[in-house]
Amino acid sequence: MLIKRRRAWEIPEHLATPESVFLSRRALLGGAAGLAAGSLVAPRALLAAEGGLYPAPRNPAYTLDRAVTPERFSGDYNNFYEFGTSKSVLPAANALKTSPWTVKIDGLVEKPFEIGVEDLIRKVGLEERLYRHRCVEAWSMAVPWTGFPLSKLVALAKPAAGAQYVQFQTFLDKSMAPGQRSFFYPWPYLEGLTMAEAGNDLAFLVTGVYGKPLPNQFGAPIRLAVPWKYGFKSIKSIVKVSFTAERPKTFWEGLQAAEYGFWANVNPAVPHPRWSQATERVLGTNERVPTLIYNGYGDQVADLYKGLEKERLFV
Ligand SMILES: Nc1nc2c(c(=O)[nH]1)N[C@H]1C(S)=C(S)[C@@H](COP(=O)(O)O)O[C@H]1N2
Ligand SMILES: [Mo]
Repeated sequence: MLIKRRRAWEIPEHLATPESVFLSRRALLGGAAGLAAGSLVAPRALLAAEGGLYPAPRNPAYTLDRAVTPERFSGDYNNFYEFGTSKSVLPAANALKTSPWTVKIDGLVEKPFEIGVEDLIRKVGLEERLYRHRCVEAWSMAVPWTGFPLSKLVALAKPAAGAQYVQFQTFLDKSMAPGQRSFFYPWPYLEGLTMAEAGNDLAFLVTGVYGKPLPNQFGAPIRLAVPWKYGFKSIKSIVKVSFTAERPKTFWEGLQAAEYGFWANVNPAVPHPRWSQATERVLGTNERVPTLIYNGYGDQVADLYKGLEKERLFV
């Protein structure tokens, strides 16, 4: 018997949507007279009726060329070195205490401040975006992140004229995170972007995934998603955002500068010193697919690198 099998990327958009999000979105749209499909603003009363902020309305501008990775694959295959170097950090990450959680904003800003994650969310609002994620180890996934553009946090921070970089820092707590007891690593995990990168609409601060608050192993309660760069730039469990004049010395750069640079933009033509980046293994499938320049986001980000051709932009 001949069975026509669809390729992963051929499945209809509503099937690529996690069930919970799709069903509640339908209820939301069905119940709201005058709420246009695709509208980003849901009436307050309806949100309250849903019991909170998740699932957030999906921003239809961000589409995928492949199916969403089911959570059973992406949620049990994580890099979170604070909780160990294996991919199965889920049980260990239970120890991460995510509430209360405040984020400190400091450095070259009008006035440093601290803000609780929940207050921050209420100030900026949430939306859902489908993003690809490409790890430098050559595995990839596609996930529905919930969050808000990093540019909204930058606007709240009111950076001074001299600010050229945004630096992000993960918590430091050896009692909670056994990985941080290892002296081999330059804790705390640190990452950075240029101000121009931070202002790009794709740079996204994430507080949820699959239509609910972030499970710990994904970097709760707030992490970054910069989908045109290798996954290690997408720092988890952020406690501090600093505006600086100097380029931040990032965690992986401190560990192995020749292999993990500051820019780390995805490029299939530029191999990692120890392996090719030409293709990627899609979590939850048996497929290897070609990797795309800037992970497929070149139209939105290539201009950021004009005039920077002398920099080591890709590894
Ligand atoms: N604080 C912190 N952030 C981190 C990491 C980490 O070990 N610690 N790993 C990075 C790497 S290498 C990748 S690929 C992604 C993995 O995100 P995921 O586990 O949600 O898929 O998180 C990044 N952010
Ligand atoms: Mo990674």
